[in-house]
Amino acid sequence: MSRHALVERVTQETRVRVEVDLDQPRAPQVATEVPLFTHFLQALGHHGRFGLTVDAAGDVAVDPHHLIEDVGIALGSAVRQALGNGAGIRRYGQRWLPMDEALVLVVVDISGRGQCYWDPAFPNRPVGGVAAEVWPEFFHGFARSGGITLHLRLTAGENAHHIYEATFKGLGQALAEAVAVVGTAVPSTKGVL
Ligand SMILES: [Mn+2]
Repeated sequence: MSRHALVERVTQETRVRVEVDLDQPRAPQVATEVPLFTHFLQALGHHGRFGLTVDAAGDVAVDPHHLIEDVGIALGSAVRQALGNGAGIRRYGQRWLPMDEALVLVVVDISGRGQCYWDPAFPNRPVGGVAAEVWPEFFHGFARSGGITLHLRLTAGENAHHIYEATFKGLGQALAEAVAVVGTAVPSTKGVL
């Protein structure tokens, strides 16, 4: 069994290539032109324990916003394609993820109805020169294109780097739990996700 997908998304703003292999853990290979985002995606892939390759370039000199949102969209699409009809998956995943003083709750439902419920408590301070307002765009894009219900809650934290890195790691871990194969049936009383 190989749940693999390759998504390429090219616009006039960005060129994004995302490859996921849900059944082949390996070291993430990430290049995005935004070092902090590369760092966060590596954390997501590493702690999600799935194969992740991201190659993304674009108009980051204008604003990293386009690139970060477009990678979120492509990653969600890749996960959705790799899952196919979702037969046998656990469907739900959740992780409390601490990083020193920061504590984030990430809850995933591979529902087919993609929406991110963002907690306004997340800090609106730039990290590494990147405006905080790009992070909800990443998670909204991922949830929408992935058909994933995603709840993010900030429970504690002072350092914005810790808080956002914990959120990426938590998404990796919650996703790993949700995509795990635990049976054979499509996990819905409707018979379809
Ligand atoms: Mn870090």
